[in-house]
Amino acid sequence: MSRAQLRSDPRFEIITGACPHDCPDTCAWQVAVERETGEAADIWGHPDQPLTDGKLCGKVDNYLLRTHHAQRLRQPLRRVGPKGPGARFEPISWDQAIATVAEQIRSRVDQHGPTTVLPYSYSGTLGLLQGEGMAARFFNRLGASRLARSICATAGFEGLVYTLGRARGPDPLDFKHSKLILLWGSNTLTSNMHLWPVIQQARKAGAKVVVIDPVRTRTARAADDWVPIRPGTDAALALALMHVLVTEELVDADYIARGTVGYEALAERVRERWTPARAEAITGVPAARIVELARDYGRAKPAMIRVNYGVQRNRGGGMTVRTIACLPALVGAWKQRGGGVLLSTSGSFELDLRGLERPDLHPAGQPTPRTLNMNRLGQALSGDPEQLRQAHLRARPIDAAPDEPGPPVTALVVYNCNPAAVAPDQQAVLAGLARDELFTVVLEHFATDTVDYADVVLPATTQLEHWDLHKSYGHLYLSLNRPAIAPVGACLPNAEIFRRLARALGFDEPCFAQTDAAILEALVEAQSHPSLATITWQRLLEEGFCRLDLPEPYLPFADGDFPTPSGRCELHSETMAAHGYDPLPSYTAPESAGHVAADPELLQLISPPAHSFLNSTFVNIEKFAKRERGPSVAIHPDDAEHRGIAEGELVELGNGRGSVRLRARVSPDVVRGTVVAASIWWNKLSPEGRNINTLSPPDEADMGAGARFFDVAVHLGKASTKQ
Ligand SMILES: Nc1nc2c(c(=O)[nH]1)N[C@H]1C(S)=C(S)[C@@H](COP(=O)(O)OP(=O)(O)OC[C@H]3O[C@@H](n4cnc5c(=O)[nH]c(N)nc54)[C@H](O)[C@@H]3O)O[C@H]1N2
Ligand SMILES: Nc1nc2c(c(=O)[nH]1)N[C@H]1C(S)=C(S)[C@@H](COP(=O)(O)OP(=O)(O)OC[C@H]3O[C@@H](n4cnc5c(=O)[nH]c(N)nc54)[C@H](O)[C@@H]3O)O[C@H]1N2
Ligand code: SF4
Ligand SMILES: [Mo]
Repeated sequence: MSRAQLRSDPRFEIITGACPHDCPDTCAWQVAVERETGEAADIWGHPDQPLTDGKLCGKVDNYLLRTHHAQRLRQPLRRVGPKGPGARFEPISWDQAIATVAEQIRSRVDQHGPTTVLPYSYSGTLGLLQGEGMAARFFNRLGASRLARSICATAGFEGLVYTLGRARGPDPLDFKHSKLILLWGSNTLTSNMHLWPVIQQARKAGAKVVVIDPVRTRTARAADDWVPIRPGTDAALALALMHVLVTEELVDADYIARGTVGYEALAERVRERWTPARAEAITGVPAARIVELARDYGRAKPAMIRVNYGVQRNRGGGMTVRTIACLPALVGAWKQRGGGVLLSTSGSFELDLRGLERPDLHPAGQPTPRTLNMNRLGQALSGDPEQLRQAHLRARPIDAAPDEPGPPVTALVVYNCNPAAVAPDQQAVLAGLARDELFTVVLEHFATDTVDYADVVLPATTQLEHWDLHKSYGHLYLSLNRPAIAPVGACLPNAEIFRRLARALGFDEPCFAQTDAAILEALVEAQSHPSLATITWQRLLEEGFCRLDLPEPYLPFADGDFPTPSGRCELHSETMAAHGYDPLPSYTAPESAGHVAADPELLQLISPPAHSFLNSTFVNIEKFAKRERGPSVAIHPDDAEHRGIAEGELVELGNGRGSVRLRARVSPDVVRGTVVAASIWWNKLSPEGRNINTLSPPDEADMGAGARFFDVAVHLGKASTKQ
């Protein structure tokens, strides 16, 4: 049946929900469910959500395929035989599974204390309830180790917050009013596709779109201009743009006086130190091009920057975002509808989550648990106290590793995450997961690489089968997800799994008995911030999604009213100085650039999202894997020729952490000296069972202990000629 027919056929009920994935678009969707059978017939984008505009991306438009996939986990499992690839499992009942996990957790806590338990989760779902909601209650009550969720965005997020005060930005729907749009480290058509039609509206009205990226992505091809840049050098470009803006007096003196602090110091620095010629040597962008870009940026009114997380997965990533985020204040772009810089809108959601996550449940009298950096999972699980000490969160230069590592991690609870494939320093992670003393439980939809190391596997429901509530980091709507179908097989929502574990461990607080819908209703009704004033549970049930109570148009910093300590955009930041940073925008070369300078045979490796995957989700669905044509690495023809490599050939990439094999895709669409491996393939679907994260370092970026996935130097050669 066509979607139009389903919509009007009374035999079908239309249920509104929201996409749970880690994607700025947070689409609202509708599911047509046959009343008689309770089965879902189709799913599509909600026509009334202005950004979704009736369309889902190619991945989620096929969500029923994933939900009902033959390989979906449908019952609890216990491992029989050794951990690791090819692990075998046998079915057990939910009661057995919960009892086993509770017993293992209890005995390990009795021996080592509660921080021996480490939760490990990230962004399988961004739902407030099935994400950290009930899990947080459980781990707070237990007093488990805490996890620094630093794998994606913390460096850039911190850099933005130092500068603007919060992760706020313009309404993405206002991009249609822009005259110049810089897509800076953003493959919009792949990872933020619903912004593209808004950008197209701006273009129809005469706007120019420029993509700054080491790769001529599908977005760069569709834009007006591509500025190829060496990875990790964006701050140098931004500083040279400032040089031109300052020296050619393209700045907005009025806005600078009203809305910023530190302009004189910044102007002095960029005037003296950041000539376009210097930036050319670092970035590879010709000086004349930098001057032209700066003039365009200074003159276009309004000018918008969509900066994305691609620029901050390197050693200087936090400072990079901080530096770029200073640009709109210099030209006064915040004053106009369609001007500013957008990294994330998440800071516009002023939700108080304490009632949901219950930090107050932490056992009285116990010290605050340690926080371990998720990017150092391999070290946390190594069994070596010194490595464990190094795995503690160190988010800023002034933070040192503690003297004592604390107890070993002997119980790992993984949910909404696939660390065996997505975490850096993969061989260390796999070695840690393989240790016999470690008890691992994994809540999952599919038998991922991580599931291969589980002692107990708990089958979880998908978004079609459970309740949730969603903020967004790419628009201003709060979205409710209603379950459309009954759970597949014996699957349970994460919240229910943690509820049962809580009961088995004797946690008798009433919050562990609340139903999912009741938790969400209480969460919504407890909010007191004015930006949520008219959003009620009843409205969410009726409408599905509600725009925050923010002015329309929303110009958060038009009057320079920034939520920073000074109340202004901090071009100079005292807080940064106190935290051990340069208080002014600056440039830190990526570590990989240093390696390449020392050995020109090395290449810089980046591994941004594949179009048909969502991180490591969808990789096992044949339709999508086929579209991506297998694990591959794109290399410039000159770099390929130099190494005697032909299109389609199997090549080996290696560094001090190990090696991987990939198919070469020879293409002029990547800058010389850089290679690109679209990610994140499962290990078990990769040659020799290792994916690109074998090569990724666990080291911290400059801010928020962020990951450095795109700051990797590698050797590359024919696979056949190397061992
Ligand atoms: N289809 C799809 N969509 C996704 C995801 C996915 O896996 N697939 N992942 C989701 C998640 S978790 C996230 S965090 C976002 C990520 O999406 P983005 O925030 O957009 O970040 P990345 O995709 O990491 O990188 C975006 C672009 O930056 C480029 N880039 C890499 N390094 C640099 C650099 O140093 N400078 C510049 N200027 N550009 C650079 C890459 O080539 C890429 O084209 O997307 C989300 N959306
Ligand atoms: N090389 C390289 N590595 C990267 C990146 C990169 O660009 N390059 N990107 C990094 C980034 S930005 C991110 S955000 C991380 C993402 O890494 P992850 O957070 O691990 O995200 P996914 O790979 O999508 O895996 C999420 C898993 O959660 C499961 N899941 C989804 N919903 C639910 C649920 O409701 N319940 C349960 N129990 N499970 C669920 C899915 O089946 C899936 O296996 O990867 C990082 N790793
Ligand atoms: S993954 Fe992103 S674009 Fe696709 S449906 Fe979900 S929110 Fe929308
Ligand atoms: Mo991410």
